[in-house]
Amino acid sequence: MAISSLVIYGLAFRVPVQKRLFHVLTAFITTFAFLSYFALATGDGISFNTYTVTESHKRVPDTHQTYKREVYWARYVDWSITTPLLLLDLALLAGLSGANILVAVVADIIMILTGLFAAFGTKGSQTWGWYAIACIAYLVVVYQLAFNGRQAVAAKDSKTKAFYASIAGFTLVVWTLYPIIWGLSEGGHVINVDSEIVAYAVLDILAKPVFGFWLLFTHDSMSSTTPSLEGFWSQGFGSQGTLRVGDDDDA
Ligand code: RET
Repeated sequence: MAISSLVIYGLAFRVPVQKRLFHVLTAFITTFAFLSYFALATGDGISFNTYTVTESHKRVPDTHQTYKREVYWARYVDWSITTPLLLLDLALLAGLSGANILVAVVADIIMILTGLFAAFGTKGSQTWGWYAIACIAYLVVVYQLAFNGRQAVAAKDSKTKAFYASIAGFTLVVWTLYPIIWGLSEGGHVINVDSEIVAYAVLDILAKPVFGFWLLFTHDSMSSTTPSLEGFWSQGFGSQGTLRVGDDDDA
């Protein structure tokens, strides 16, 4: 994650300012992931969830066993910042409206925060109640990308349309694996913490550096007619209509 960040910050210098926002967003994503992994690798950002399993027996009273399972909560801090940034990358590529971007980002933040509450749930109704709420929020995100995103990108050139279909499709497949892993690990306790760490590490590499380099290399290689961000995102406030000296070579 650290190496990806450095490479992407380096690439950001080499592209025209109208394309730079994608590099900046993507470098932020891998930077936050680096911070979160550094925390987890050094023992920060980890707590315990204590839960009790009750077993019923035929002739003796119920027995209760209390377990403590590690919750890597730094992940949720990472995800609450990086998943909205990933959505912004896709939304800006598609040309999604501001209102729809806001809905996607807010739903996404609700999804991660309720996922965090689920991870600390102490009884089934609480854990799976929060999980169900998180899944509803996730469906809102899917709707924004799959329906509104597709509608928005329909107004763009064919290269962008095809690219959005591929990268948004890839994103939806990878993202959908997160709640499945969660259900098997933190939720259902079917796989142990070590397997959970490996599974999330693979998904994180796909969702961040692989996604990021794919997005940036494809976007950079597209002709100058494909999406770039004018206005505030490349010029700042109050510069409309003014001539910027060195605009041609400053890029
Ligand atoms: C949780 C559990 C609750 C239900 C749902 C979840 C979805 C998580 C997602 C995470 C995506 C993370 C990414 C990280 C990038 O590195 C919180 C696991 C729906 C979709 C893309």
